[in-house]
Amino acid sequence: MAPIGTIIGPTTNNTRNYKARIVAQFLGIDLATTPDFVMNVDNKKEEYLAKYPAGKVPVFEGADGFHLTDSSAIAYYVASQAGSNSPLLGQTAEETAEILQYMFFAEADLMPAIAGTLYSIQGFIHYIKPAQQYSEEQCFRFLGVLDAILLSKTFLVGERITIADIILACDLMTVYTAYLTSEDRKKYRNVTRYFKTMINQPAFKAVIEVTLCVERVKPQPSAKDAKKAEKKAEKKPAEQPKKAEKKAKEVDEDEEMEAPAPKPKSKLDLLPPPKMVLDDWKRFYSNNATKPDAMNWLWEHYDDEGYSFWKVEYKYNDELAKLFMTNNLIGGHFNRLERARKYAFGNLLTLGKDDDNMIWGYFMVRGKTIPEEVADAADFESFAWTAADHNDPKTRAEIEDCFAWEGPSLPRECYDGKTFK
Ligand SMILES: N[C@@H](CCC(=O)N[C@@H](CS)C(=O)NCC(=O)O)C(=O)O
Repeated sequence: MAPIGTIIGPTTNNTRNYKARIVAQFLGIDLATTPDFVMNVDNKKEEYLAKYPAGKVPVFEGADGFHLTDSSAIAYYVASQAGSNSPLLGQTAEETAEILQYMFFAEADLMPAIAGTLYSIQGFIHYIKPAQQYSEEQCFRFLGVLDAILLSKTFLVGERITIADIILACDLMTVYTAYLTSEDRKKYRNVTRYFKTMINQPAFKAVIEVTLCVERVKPQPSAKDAKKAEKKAEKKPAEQPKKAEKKAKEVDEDEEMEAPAPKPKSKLDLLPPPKMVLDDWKRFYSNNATKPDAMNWLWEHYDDEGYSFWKVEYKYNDELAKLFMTNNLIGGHFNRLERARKYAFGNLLTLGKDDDNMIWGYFMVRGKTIPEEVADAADFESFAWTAADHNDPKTRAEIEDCFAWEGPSLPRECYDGKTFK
């Protein structure tokens, strides 16, 4: 069957994108995606803005030309394609109203609180301590409200999964993967049980494998703050120590400035521009057969000065159990590598069988050393990174097989994997 349309936007690291795709999986509806979408490039193009003036993602374009914005509206529309008795929608006016109640709660109450808790410490927006604290309080309050509701319920509306559950679980994903440690999760046992039930549904797993937070995301300066700090440093390179001390004291007294000291922008941005643009490679890789087409393209365009290859192996393979858990672990690691996305590409594969498997792969990164955007990841130490010479025929064959997820040079049978792009 032809797809009903396309959900347009980044297909990874975007919980809003997952909603409609999970709905489609639940209902066996064919919904196309845009895996090579480049955030903040493709959604700022004239032709995109002509159809979707807010320039946000995700959006939907139906096979019949119907345009829609807002992830929850898109998910609702996809759910409605199963007909008026769609199992994910309400069957009575009351059920429909309850579904809407939870959808609005998720979007209008919970999401802003989660965003306010996380975005500033993830470096997406400026950090203002009282604002972050207020959002965290709100977030915990709403989690408490949900916990009470879910004490006696498996799902939000009636006795079955509805679209409200899919939307809420997607909206909870950020806080469960980046903020709520196992200690925190114990305070919201019912929400945690509910969240785990949802993310373990096959329709969820077909779209996203979720790894629960191990360590709270560390504060990152926003791009704006980093730029400001850099400009300041450029202007006043030789500030007198006394003056600097006084400044530091003033800053201490100012709650708003209690954010971590902004770091300068990536050192990698100061390197001479590479001959090969990483996004061009990512796009080519996404749109072509890996072997031979994409690999031929890579070897033709690869810029040895601007990039380096690294073999990446998990240090604790003997602790790995089920294959799907190993693959989840890779997904979690990739989430923690978010800062490196602009500078790195790689594949990590889950090789072997249940209770006897390993993580193995290759990364290509900007520069000739491991970028700090990679080394700063909370779980970086769990992986061994070894410099790889792509001119060595054995290594080259391994890189090709790794990027293709198949081939004779893989150390063991490939069960699954993930691409960092
Ligand atoms: N309520 C909207 C929010 C969409 C939204 O804010 N998307 C973000 C990415 S997750 C975005 O497009 N940001 C870019 C921008 O605002 O320019 C939805 O659920 O689709």
